[in-house]
Amino acid sequence: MTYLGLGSNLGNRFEHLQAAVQLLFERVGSVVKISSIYETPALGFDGEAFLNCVIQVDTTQTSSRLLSEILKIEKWLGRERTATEGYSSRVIDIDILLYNDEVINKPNLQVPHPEILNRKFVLQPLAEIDNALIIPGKDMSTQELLAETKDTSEIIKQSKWLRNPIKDFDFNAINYIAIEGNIGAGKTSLAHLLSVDFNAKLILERFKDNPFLPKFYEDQARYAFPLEMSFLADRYQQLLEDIKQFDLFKERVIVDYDAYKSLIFANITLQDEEFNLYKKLFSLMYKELPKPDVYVYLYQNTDRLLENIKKRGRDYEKSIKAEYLNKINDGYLEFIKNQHTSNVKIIDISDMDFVKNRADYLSIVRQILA
Ligand code: PH2
Ligand code: MG
Ligand code: MG
Repeated sequence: MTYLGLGSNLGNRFEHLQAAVQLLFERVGSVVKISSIYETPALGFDGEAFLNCVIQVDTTQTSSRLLSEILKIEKWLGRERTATEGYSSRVIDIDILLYNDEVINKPNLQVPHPEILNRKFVLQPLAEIDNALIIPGKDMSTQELLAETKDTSEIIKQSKWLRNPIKDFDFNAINYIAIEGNIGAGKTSLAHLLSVDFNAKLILERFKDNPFLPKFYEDQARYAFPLEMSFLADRYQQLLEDIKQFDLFKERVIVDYDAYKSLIFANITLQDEEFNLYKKLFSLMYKELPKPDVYVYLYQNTDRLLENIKKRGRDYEKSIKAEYLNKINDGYLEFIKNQHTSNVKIIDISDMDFVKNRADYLSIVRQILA
């Protein structure tokens, strides 16, 4: 997890903090926690009092990408950096306090922030979010550091709170989301990201344990039937056991597959007689399973699928051909054609990178909720 310190001592300080939280949400990642705001005297220079707070964010960005996004956000909000030595008043300041457990020592970025121990306006809100949090390299918790800091300045907790931008999204009507897509489309990555924002339980397919999968890619005709059967059995068991233990009216689940996937793949990989037998069993089992409120199909073009498959480097997937992926895509589209359009969202991600670009990710969230 990443912790950022925010401060403003010029103009409408509260609005600047709120605008910074909004832009960090849009550009950097989910805002997991927001501390109270504190009014604090300018430390280390003569200036108006600050409003300070700390936020915890969940981001997939590297620390250097994060820093460059922060510098852009500060600039958009009117921060001017002068060449003069020392501190000066500013509309907004965003500091990386902690980046996971990392210790970073680069000329333009030191993490943990070197001044954390000397600043009550950082330690107090940080301890408020997590008083047991250990500062890497110091091996003391925020609470212990707060008790020991030499900073004696008086900081005053404000009654007004910042708003978490996620509140603009209404997740209430959706309790069960299935993320679908071709092999290598990014189902699992998206499901991971969504589970944070939707505050949902994540259920992932257990394909790694399937002993038939590597064999299948070597000899399709021989291993297709046992492969499809074992996938069917596994998915059925998982969806039945894992989802039924939730109260779907109260709790949210995100799954990185949908049960119907079994039939789509079997239709491609099995011979006619095998498929007919398979279909009978499938229909019996499918009836019993809860159906998702929203079925998301991530459409990715075949070239990028092959690229992604190559990148993740699973040995047994190396033999996958464009032709096979095209058949799978056709199978999905055929299934989708026969569904109620209201709960199916086909999302074209061929021009997106939702892991790297937060804006792409948020556009997917908005399409799911639309
Ligand atoms: N930031 C500084 C220097 N001094 N004092 C307060 N109270 N709050 C700040 O955020 C602050 C400061 C350098 O960034
Ligand atoms: Mg600072
Ligand atoms: Mg700074």
